[in-house]
Amino acid sequence: MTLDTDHSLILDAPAAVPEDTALCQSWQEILLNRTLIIASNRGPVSFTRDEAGELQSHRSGGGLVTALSGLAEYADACWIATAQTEEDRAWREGMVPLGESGSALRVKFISPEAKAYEGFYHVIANPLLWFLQHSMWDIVRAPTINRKIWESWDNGYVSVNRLFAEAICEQIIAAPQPALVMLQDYHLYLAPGFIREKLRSRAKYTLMFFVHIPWPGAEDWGLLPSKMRRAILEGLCAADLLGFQTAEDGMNFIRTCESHLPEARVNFKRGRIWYRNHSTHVRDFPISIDVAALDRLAASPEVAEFHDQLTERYGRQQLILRIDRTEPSKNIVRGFHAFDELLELHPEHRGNVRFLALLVPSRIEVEEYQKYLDEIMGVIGQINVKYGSSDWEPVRILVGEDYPRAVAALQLYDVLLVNSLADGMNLVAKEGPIVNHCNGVLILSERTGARQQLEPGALIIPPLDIYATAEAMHQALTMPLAERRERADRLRWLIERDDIVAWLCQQLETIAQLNL
Ligand code: GDG
Repeated sequence: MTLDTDHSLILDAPAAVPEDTALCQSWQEILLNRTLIIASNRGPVSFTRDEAGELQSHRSGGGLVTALSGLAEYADACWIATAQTEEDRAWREGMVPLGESGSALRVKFISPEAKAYEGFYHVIANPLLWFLQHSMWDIVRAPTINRKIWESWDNGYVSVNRLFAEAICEQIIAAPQPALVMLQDYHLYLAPGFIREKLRSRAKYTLMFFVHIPWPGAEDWGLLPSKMRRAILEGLCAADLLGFQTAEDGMNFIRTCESHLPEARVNFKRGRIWYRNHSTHVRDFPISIDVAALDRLAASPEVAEFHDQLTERYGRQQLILRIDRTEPSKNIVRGFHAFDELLELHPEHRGNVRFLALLVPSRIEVEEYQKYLDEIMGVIGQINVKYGSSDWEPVRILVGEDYPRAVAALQLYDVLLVNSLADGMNLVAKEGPIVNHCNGVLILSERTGARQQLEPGALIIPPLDIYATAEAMHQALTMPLAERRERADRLRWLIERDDIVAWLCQQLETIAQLNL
């Protein structure tokens, strides 16, 4: 994907079908007798016009697109998403080649009215749900649920979810085989309920829903007006299989239903919820990266060129690196305060370590995000003035979107800092250890989904604690080589074992095992 102001994947990996697809034998068996329908806010392609005025498709990047479009080789597949541009709207629907094997996927864009999309995306999904699910509300001041929010709910979020549901139902009804519907993320919480309401038993289909962002506790959901909360829970309880990034997210979901959907019966042990004569299985499927595609990109001349430039600039000192969207949930400002604390507490690092931050601008049209970027700039300025000298700049920030440059920087870090306040998974934490050449140490927030798998190799920190973060930086910078190597090897092993292909296999195998 090009710069995605949505939360979703913004990785620009080369187009490829996952190489080890064949390893997951049941993929093909499951898909052989199914028509696959994928739905997400952003689609796997976007369109522009060439000089002759013809529409040209551009494949979006990211492991998610790679993995899901790889399925098109084995199934008749359709991907439904919202049109993002005039060109998308003009194109509307058709087959698009995706993947090196030449397989094609039907892509269908829905085109909500601009006002409905504004309410759906810019008022409800982001910021309301995003902030709620990342526990970022300062409830003394925000949010205030006013008439504008209710209008955006009724005429935006609800109506765009209905549009999705209608488009999905059309595909289910037209499908020559039972449909497997894979819905993605917090934009589409209501769609499963609308689909079931519309189709009842008119067609055979399985609804699978994957939530990419954290699912907080029942108390947090208690802050949302009950009408919205109930609609969301009812929508999700219409899915057959509901996937979360971590076991804790799944448990939180069941607890939320227990607290806020009194008619639901829940079973924590079996990961199951019964609501209105329907049962939903709740599981965790930690998302990962496309290791093969990342390895290919890391070995490309483009990355090598950036690698040389960055080595020349930063090679002489130890390097602390962070790579994020400019997003408050990534906790970037506290990361710099922790660096300040490190230089204060351990002055031996002054002049010997540099902090490089690659920041991808995100949602800059939102005032809160603009302010956050200003805050980031402010704290960096303070640190550079406080400690910098004519031959040492403690912090360097590069703002912009350049994935090959990000991969080159990941090859070079001594310490990778991921200190998110909350993060569904955090893919940078998984990419770093795969491409890094320096036995770099991963400092990882305990509130990332990645912690569930990467804890054995990382230094885990509480994200609000800048003292603990500074001490973890010190520990990482002074760690004996043997321990660094051992941790780096462990992380690589953990990530390679469960890559994006495993993520998809686990979901399809669960569908097969549960006979859904
Ligand atoms: C959401 C959830 C969950 C970095 N610089 C550039 C660039 N990147 C890549 C990174 C990484 C991706 O963007 C960011 O992924 P994250 O997982 O770190 O974060 P979110 O964007 O917040 O993703 C998250 C994820 O969904 C998947 O479920 O893990 O918790 O919040 O791959 O390397 N990509 C491009 N240019 C850059 O300059 N194109």
